Amino acid sequence: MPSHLATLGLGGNIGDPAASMARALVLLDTRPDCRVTHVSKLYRTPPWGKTDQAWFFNACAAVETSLLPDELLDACLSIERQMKRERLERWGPRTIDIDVLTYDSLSQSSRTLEIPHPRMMERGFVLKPLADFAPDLVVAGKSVAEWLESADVAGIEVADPRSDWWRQGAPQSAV
Ligand code: PH2
Ligand code: MG
Ligand code: MG
Repeated sequence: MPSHLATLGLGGNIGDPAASMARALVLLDTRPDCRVTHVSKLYRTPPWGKTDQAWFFNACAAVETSLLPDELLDACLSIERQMKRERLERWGPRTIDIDVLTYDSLSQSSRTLEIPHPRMMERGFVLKPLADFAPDLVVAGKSVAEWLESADVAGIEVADPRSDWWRQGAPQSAV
């Protein structure tokens, strides 16, 4: 089975986002065609873009997968649907958001999926968690650690320092 390495960004700020993100990672890892190989610490982050909304929980994960980029996106969207994602507006409050950030060293810009994620290089809430396990990953010509140096990380806090916070049985993943 051809294997690819993708990274994902997860976030949410409605309901119990940490539990939703944990469940999303378990659902992904349970699929025969996806294996979650790394998960960042869990972070609490000030809202970016649209600032008059609740703080988010954010995390990133690495996934080893036989799925093609669009199939991986579909898997993420189907988990969002399965978890009855609610989103009120663009960049606004949502229960769960799963974004494909990178896929191998692929650079593509199709109508349905842009890789790398076009705004990941300027978002502290993506770069900080991603740097937990992939500081040397090169995105658009620079490493994640280098992008992180120039990103705004003001206010970002560690909510759970364990990399297995999402596993069933861990307190945060109680659903
Ligand atoms: N997601 C957004 C818009 N703003 N801010 C934070 N802190 N975390 C997010 O995940 C986030 C955001 C749209 O996807
Ligand atoms: Mg997003
Ligand atoms: Mg999204």
